[in-house]
Amino acid sequence: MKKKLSIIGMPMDLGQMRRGVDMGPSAIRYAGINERLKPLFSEIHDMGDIPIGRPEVVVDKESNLRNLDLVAEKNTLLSEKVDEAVNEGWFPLVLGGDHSIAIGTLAGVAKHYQSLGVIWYDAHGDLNTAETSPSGNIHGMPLAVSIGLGHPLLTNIGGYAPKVKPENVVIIGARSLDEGERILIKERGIKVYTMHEIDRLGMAKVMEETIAYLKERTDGVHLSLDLDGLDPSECPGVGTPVMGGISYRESHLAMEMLEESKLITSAEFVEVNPILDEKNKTASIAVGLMGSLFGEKLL
Ligand code: HAR
Ligand code: MN
Ligand code: MN
Ligand code: MN
Repeated sequence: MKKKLSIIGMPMDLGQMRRGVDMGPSAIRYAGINERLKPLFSEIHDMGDIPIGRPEVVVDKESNLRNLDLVAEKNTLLSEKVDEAVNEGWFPLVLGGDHSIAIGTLAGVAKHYQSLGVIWYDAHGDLNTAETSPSGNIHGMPLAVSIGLGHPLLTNIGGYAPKVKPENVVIIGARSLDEGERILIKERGIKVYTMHEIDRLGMAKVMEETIAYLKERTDGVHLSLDLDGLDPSECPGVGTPVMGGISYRESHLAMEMLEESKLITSAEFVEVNPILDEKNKTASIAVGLMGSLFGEKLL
């Protein structure tokens, strides 16, 4: 039986300083998401975008977090939409927006599972808190927030915390980690495949291990895919590019293996910034990866 897909746009750029990532959902829709995914689902419902508006940027004086109240408020709206979609039997696919939107997606999804797993496909760890963040940008914090660390306005969205156990998280593609993030990874036992392991083992092995690891301990897995996990030569349309990333081919393989595993129960594609892109290349790659993730076959 084919699944029903709910597409939710989250055009939010408040988790960082570069404007343009708010146009991510439009760029991904323009790249043909509907046509591409149509044959793969029994029904697709594009819910449109969560209303963000053009709020003014404010740095919270006490915590030094940029747009704290707004990020919390908008993510609450997103979490409600995602929750509703899951309740009604839809597979939720969220289009970002900067990575701070994962706070809302996970708040909406995690309550539906006993032991949710998360694959964090990213150049970054996104494990900062106000204390360790070099920037005050909340898009560098959503994974920490989701394991229950950070400002209570963020960790308590949906009325419960944490959303995920640290040992249920697998980070893939890391190559830029801050000191506080390294400490947290070791302390909390978060599984990480850095670029070193991807080079050394190959993507097939990395995904085999990831799938086996999560299969054993989770009853659902959320894929949080930051396009900056891929190499900026192939995905230039991102706000914080880091050289030496995962290739387009490796990423396709990763998505195909996830589809074969039938593990993934929700997903989001984030950090697409069409202003920094070349001819909507990054958004097109995002749509191509979705095709593989949801079972597109050549033959
Ligand atoms: N680690 C840095 C910070 O916290 C940079 C984070 C960049 N973030 C993203 N998310 N694009 O992956 O500011
Ligand atoms: Mn409808
Ligand atoms: Mn990220
Ligand atoms: Mn990133």
